[in-house]
Amino acid sequence: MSDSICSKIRNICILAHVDHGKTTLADHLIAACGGGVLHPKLAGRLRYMDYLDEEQRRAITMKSSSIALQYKDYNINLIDSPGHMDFCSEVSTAARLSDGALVLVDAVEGVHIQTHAVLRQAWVEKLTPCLVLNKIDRLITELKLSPMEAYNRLQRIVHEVNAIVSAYKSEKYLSDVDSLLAGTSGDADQELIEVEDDEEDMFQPQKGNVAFVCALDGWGFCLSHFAEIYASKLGASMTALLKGLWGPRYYHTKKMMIVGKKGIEGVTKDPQPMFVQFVLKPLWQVYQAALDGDRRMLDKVISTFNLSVPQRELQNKDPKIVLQAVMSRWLPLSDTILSMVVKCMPDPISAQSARISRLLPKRELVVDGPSFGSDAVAEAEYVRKCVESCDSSVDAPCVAFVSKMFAVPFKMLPQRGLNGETLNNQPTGEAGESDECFLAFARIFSGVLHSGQKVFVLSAVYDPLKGESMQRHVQEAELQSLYLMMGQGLVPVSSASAGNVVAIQGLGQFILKSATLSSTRNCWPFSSMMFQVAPTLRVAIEPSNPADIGALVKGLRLLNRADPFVEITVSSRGEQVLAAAGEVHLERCIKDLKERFAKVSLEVSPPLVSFKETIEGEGINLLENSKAFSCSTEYVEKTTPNGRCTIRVQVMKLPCTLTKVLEECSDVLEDIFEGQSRKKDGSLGSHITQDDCELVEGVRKRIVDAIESELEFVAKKNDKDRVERCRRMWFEFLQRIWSLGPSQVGPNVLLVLDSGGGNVDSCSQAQRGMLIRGACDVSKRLGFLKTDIQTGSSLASLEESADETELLCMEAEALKSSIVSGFQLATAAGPLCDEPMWGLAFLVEPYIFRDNSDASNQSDQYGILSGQVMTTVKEACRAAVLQNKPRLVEAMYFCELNTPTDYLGAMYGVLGKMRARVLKEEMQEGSSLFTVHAYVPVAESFGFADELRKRTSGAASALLVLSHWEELPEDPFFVPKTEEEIEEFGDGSSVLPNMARKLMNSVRRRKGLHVEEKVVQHATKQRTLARKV
Ligand SMILES: Nc1nc2c(ncn2[C@@H]2O[C@H](COP(=O)(O)OP(=O)(O)OP(=O)(O)O)[C@@H](O)[C@H]2O)c(=O)[nH]1
Ligand SMILES: [Mg+2]
Repeated sequence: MSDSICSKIRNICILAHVDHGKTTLADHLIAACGGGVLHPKLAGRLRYMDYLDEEQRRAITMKSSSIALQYKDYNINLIDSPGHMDFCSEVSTAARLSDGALVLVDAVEGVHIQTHAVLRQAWVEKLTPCLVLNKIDRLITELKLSPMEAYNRLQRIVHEVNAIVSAYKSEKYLSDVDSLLAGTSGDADQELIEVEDDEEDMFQPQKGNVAFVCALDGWGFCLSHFAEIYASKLGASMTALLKGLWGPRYYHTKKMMIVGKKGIEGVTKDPQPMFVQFVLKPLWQVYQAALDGDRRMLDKVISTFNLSVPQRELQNKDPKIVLQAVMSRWLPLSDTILSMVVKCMPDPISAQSARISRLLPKRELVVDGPSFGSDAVAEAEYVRKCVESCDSSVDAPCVAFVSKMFAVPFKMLPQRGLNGETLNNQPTGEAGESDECFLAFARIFSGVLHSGQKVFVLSAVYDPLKGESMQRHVQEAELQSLYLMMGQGLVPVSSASAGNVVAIQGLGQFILKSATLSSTRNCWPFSSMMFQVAPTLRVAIEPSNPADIGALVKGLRLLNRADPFVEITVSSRGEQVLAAAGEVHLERCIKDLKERFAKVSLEVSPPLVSFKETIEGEGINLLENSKAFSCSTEYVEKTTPNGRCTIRVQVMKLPCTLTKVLEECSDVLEDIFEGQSRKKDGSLGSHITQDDCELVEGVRKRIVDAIESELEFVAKKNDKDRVERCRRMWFEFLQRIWSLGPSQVGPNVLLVLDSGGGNVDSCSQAQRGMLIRGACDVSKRLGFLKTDIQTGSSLASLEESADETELLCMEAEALKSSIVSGFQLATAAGPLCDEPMWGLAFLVEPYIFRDNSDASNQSDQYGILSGQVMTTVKEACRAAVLQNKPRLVEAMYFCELNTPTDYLGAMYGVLGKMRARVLKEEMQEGSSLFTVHAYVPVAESFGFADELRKRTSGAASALLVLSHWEELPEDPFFVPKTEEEIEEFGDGSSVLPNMARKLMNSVRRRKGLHVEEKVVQHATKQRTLARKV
């Protein structure tokens, strides 16, 4: 295919907050340009792209799907995406395959959380956005705004959306400046200039990238429509009118001129901007007259614009239908939107050259030696160039990106091929695994793909320069068939070229979620997609009939492949755990499992809510903390059963900011630690080392910043000397990090004793033992520790003979890993309810004593000892937490609620029950809607949406996003002790368990741990009841 054909392609997606009208809009575009798959009469009501039963039933879109449209001589691939937070991963998959995005905003509801999210997604993927202000009709019919009020509202929305995008721009600008100052690549240089130049707003109606529409009735316009109408009427130029129709511009009737605010002052009493006077007012008149049953305005429109509206429709008794018939012919929605798409959005050639830095970032290669993989590098560079220029010639390398896999029942696949031949679309290859066929949702970025072609499937971590070690990440696959997607329908094609979006059959066994396809091994994989939330709602699933477990496991495997966003894991107790993004998503997954993938009846556990465990303390007052740590009396001491090791543990709470940083950096830390361990094998090229350095530097900076910000807080209350002392202490602490936990990268720290020897002197027992001193591994890796401080084991007493000392040293050395493992185990399962610990620093002092028994079998003894040390460290850490006022930490959702004023009371009722903390409540200007922001504990949130819907008769809606972890202030073991407490809560026999205890017990019960509770409550009452019977 030549460039001229490629320039006639547009790949676009529709993005918006839930219910803002994406699918309704898509309906009209399909009715007009979808080759007759949808009758115009049904447009807006059928919701063609919501073809799943569940989508129709709930009236929300749950997956992104594509349809090929033909507008004039343009091929437009339109992807409709879901707006519900639970399915936001589908937005990522849609955005990756598109070059442009129609961002819809409901004119009544305005900008919402998901609007922010989709704008960010479009920005990250470097899509060209256009703004569509939908549901203009509601401003007239529901809110009954005057044209001037409506204008103010629309202007505010445009302004708000622009502000969001400009925040992203300045973010980028700042990071560019950073990288420039740091002296990195020249690329940034160019882009910096671009950003500086581009100071104007992203969305400007006069530029033609903002449309005002009513998707339900199928009409819409851009400013150019009205500019054209008035150009001839007023004898003004189109350009002048376009400029005048938005913003504070007024029409001076006498002078026949467009003037600013000053120019109109005194001329008319109540001057109205041109947009109000020339656009909104006439619209309002048509609408109001038509709905009042007055046909004259409509007739005027029909005659002025020479519209042909069938009499049948005009004679309809319902004024709404008549109005719709006229409006959709006067300002046809599909024309407005698609001409905007064609004009403002780039074709694949220019889009790919702009998006290349996001799709295939340039690799900085520091190649070892002159000939290291130079052919491979050259070819990979060539492939990148072809992607950049969207080379659609037959001999260009083929590159495609699969953004998700989706399942289609085999019977839905086309039964006839291109030439009418019957296809044998029966379950193959996958050995009759199910009736589902997996198709890849893909975009071709370079070359031409044919059915039957062999390609390499590259995973995201593939590196063409690493040869053999990368075998696992590349597979060879044959493309069985290619299809053009028409919503649910699939049209087989024999080949498809760069710039097109297609479905590919035959990759089901090779790709789990996403992958890069390439005709050569020498190709870098595309960068990973950005997902905005993680699947957090976990449930355990088991078959009702235990014999069906095989079918369930197979079904889960299929579901995992079909849905880009579920996670299937097996818990430590052997349960099959399914993680979904939210309740709606979970419900759909369970339905899919029951009806399509597993086809067995299932039992679903109540949601498994995660908690964390920590100890009380602000964590911010570093000074106090460090004091507490250096005083040696508050430790827990435990000895191994064979008496050879004594472990002392102290615990301290880390400052919150540091905990957060450690948590957020866990992925990076994992990369760093893994990278370093790989490097030890010598299997890594030096270009990774450079990456590693940057990563390490980044993490180190964040940790230092966290501590500095805490110090600033301390500085407010303390004098300089103390702050300085505190700083020294903390930086010394940073040099003593032995390990992080759980699983090596968590937010808990294992510290080694400082080189002074800690509490050795004060310990009578320890005087006979040897202190096992850990290595400050993490400090070293993160570059806090430049030179090795002494890490060997120090002997407290020198009475032993040299031989024995050496033996003891060896044993001590070997036990280090057991100590770290003990710490890992403890931090993975705290003492309250076996949930991971959070934000704690442990100072472990292990002592080893000489073996006085004459053990016959040394190696056996060692095995026993290492196990015992591990358990003892674990027990000591857990005991230390229990002794230091343990607290439960719970996950919190950020929740945005919208409700009409009438239901405010009912909504607060629901919020109150959910232990919610309201942050902000705001009346939306010009409407009777209230927006409330609140934090809701995850543990309480299940059934929240349902309850809200029931209590408010469906008028209130809520969206939840995972926000942060929060400590419950209550002591789960609280028993009234002081006189005052006993007075307030009773003597303990009748005290109600507090919230922390309730939650803790529910987790313990779920995990089968011991729960201390009375089996018989209110025994007397029960007895009386029994007597009555
Ligand atoms: N009054 C009015 N209602 C509209 C308009 N456009 C859409 N709606 C209604 O808004 C509701 C949601 O429409 P959808 O098209 O399903 O919204 P969506 O953005 O696709 O929703 P999700 O895909 O679930 O995020 C439906 O009841 C539509 O009838 C409009 O222009 N005016
Ligand atoms: Mg939809």
